[in-house]
Amino acid sequence: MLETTPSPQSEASPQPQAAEILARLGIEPVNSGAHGVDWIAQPGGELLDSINPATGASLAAVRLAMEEDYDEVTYQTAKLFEKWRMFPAPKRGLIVREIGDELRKAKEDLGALVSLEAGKILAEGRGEVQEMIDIADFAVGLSRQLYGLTMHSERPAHRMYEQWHPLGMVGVITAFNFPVAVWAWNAMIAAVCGNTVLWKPSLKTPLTAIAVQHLVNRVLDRHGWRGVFSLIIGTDSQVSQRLLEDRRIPLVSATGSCQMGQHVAQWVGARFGRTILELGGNNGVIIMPDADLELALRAVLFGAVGTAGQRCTTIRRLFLHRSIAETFTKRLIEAYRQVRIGDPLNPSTLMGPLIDERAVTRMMQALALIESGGGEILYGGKRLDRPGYFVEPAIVRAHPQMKILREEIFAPILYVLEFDTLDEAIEWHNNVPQGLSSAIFTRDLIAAETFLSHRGSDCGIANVNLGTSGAEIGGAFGGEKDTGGGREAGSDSWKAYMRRQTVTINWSSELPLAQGIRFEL
Ligand code: UN1
Repeated sequence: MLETTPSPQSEASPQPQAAEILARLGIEPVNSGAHGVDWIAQPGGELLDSINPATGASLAAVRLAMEEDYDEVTYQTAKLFEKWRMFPAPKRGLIVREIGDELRKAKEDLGALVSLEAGKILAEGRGEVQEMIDIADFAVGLSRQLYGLTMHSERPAHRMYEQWHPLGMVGVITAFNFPVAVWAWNAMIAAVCGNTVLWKPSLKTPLTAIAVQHLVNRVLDRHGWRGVFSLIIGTDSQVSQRLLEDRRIPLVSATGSCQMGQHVAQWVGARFGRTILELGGNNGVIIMPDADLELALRAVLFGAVGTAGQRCTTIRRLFLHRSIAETFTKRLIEAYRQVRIGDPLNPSTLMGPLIDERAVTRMMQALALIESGGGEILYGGKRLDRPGYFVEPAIVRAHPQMKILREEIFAPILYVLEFDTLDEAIEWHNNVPQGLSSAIFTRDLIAAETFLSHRGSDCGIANVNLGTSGAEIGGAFGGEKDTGGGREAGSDSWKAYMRRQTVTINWSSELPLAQGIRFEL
């Protein structure tokens, strides 16, 4: 049961409420948090409030799924795999194409729902839906390109090749900050590869997940494929842990903190399941003395303040060459002063709230630790005196020995450090446990290539003259070290959703053995 309740803030703020948006999307606001072939009529769990982070008020209550509901949903989704894998990949692609079309139609409203529930600004909410559309388009093309290699055999009249088979039911665990796009990265690719998909969204963003499931169902219903994508909203103990231990789920793709990823890796690894982990980032940007500082300024502003510092790709550490450090920091502070913080649904807002009270507390605790550890807050860092979870973004002067630099604080805190040589900057840059995204600003070819070389950035993503966030779906997305090593979205990431089979066919009447071995009576 999904009960939408009007927010107490509704009179004071003109925000469209969740019910209105759901109505515009053609979604009946009565439902549960579990969907397999059908919505579970009476899930056994408690009611969960979806909170609007801009007001702290409830947008709706969602009935959580329990163990029995998990069993029902997964039974159907696991079973449907047997049929779905037999449906030719290009035809699976056509279903995904229609999902992309539904998302195109829903972009404005679904984007607004993302803003309302996750607190990111409207432009980013819509951008997130665009990211879903983009990956759907990519997956449609991919559905005709699931290529394997052929090899020349060392044995006469033998043919060798490899082919790719689907895995089964794939589990996708997503985080609040990209409540729908990261599901799409995984789900669209997994589906064209022939897998069915079980989605466990963040408990902070259940409404957007329910809305997406409804849109997807429209397409599945037209073609008799209900249940290929299913949804389960429940607690860690009732749902997530079961998913991790479920041997019918050969692959779990999870986005979240490093700590969460460690838990996922251990449980799924213990049963020899596979994981795709997209965990914490601690992304750094190096600004060289010859850089286009205007460009760098705009990029740093978006990268550090965008999504209120709650992207895994957010810029957290800024390494400034000593010769430009003072000017750049001053300019940055001026730019920070002009950031309009407020209602994420107001098109002129640049920064919305943090996700919840806990996030605000953590930011404040981190800032206290920074100050006691010798860091200097140059700008911001205060909580705003208004309902919801609003803070000012902070700029901190840091020194490379500060321990907290090694942690990902999921809030808009930007550390500024001064360096003298590129080698020094790269060393500091790499001296953190995480390895997601990185960037350098320079017009010097040697500096750029050094940063991109094997002795440069140790991250999964390395950019020149653009920020660390806002990656396109066409590349493989993910990071090294404690970021978990997974790759999602474009390039050949699809291979992680399939199993490779090496095939050798002997079309002769001889039986030559490889490596020249003779084994005869
Ligand atoms: C995330 O924060 O988990 O590159 C994903 C970006 C987005 C995806 C971020 N395309 O910032």
